[in-house]
Amino acid sequence: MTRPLRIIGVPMDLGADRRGVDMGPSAIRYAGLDRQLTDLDYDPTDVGDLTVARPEVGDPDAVTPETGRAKYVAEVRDVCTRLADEVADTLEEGAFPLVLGGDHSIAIGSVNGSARDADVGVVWFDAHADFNTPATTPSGNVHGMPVAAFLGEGEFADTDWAEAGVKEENVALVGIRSIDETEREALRDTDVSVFTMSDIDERGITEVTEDALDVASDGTDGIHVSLDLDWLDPNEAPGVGTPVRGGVTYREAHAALERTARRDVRSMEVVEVNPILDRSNRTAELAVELAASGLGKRII
Ligand code: 4U7
Ligand code: MN
Ligand code: MN
Ligand code: MN
Repeated sequence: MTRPLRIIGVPMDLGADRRGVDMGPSAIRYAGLDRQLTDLDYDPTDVGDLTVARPEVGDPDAVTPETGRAKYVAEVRDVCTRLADEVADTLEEGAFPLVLGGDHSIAIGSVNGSARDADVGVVWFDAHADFNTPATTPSGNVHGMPVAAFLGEGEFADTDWAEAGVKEENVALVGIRSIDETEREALRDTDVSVFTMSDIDERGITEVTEDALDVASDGTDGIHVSLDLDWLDPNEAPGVGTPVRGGVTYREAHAALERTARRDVRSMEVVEVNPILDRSNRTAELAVELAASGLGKRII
């Protein structure tokens, strides 16, 4: 039986400093996404890319009344609003939304869309916690803020950045190894579960992933999976804008996504692939492979 799936590209680079991440959706398609999904008994429809303003016409010093200053915040917000609608419509029509980034700011749209008409938990595979706010960010880049945004932290409180009401206790961050001082303090005051690389070293990827999946499943209708390719070690995934040494291996990444596929996955995104920084499209190919594992690919 084939299940309808919608591929939604978001060529966003306004949330990150490194140009080139806007080419992520093309690189991931080129790496054979469509073919992989068809082999998995999905019936993929590629709806193309959302329109994203070019940095040259956007406002890097933008301020919104509710959130304050962050780079291109108005343009990012506009894209995320449209993406949330697209993801919510996809689910309403019975299809699975697979979102291709683009930088990680787009998760604000995918999470709010996925959680619009349901209680949703989030598993966040990333080197970073992405829990900055306009007040704490050292860079001004929105791709370092999406978790804080959809949870309504700080300036994001009571805004439509957090309209879907995802609960802190249903959010699990996995593989974290780079966190800013202010981000750490804010995160400690929440009920978000943080599984670091040390946890993976000590307990193994399977046990840690199972714990994270439990957190996101507990009392919810399904899980949104957010995969930032910088989660992997840069030796495996060189094509990312903010690499951090000491990430998960190729096999650990597959093992985690294979475990994920056994759960009630409702929506997924793969983000931060930057083909300009990549070697022979290696990171995009990895994104395709891991998406396939997360959607239930088996060896036999
Ligand atoms: B990504 C950073 F300061 N924390 O906020 C920031 F270190 O989506 C990095 O995980 C954010 O790739 C990385 O700019 C965002 C920085
Ligand atoms: Mn990220
Ligand atoms: Mn909801
Ligand atoms: Mn990251």
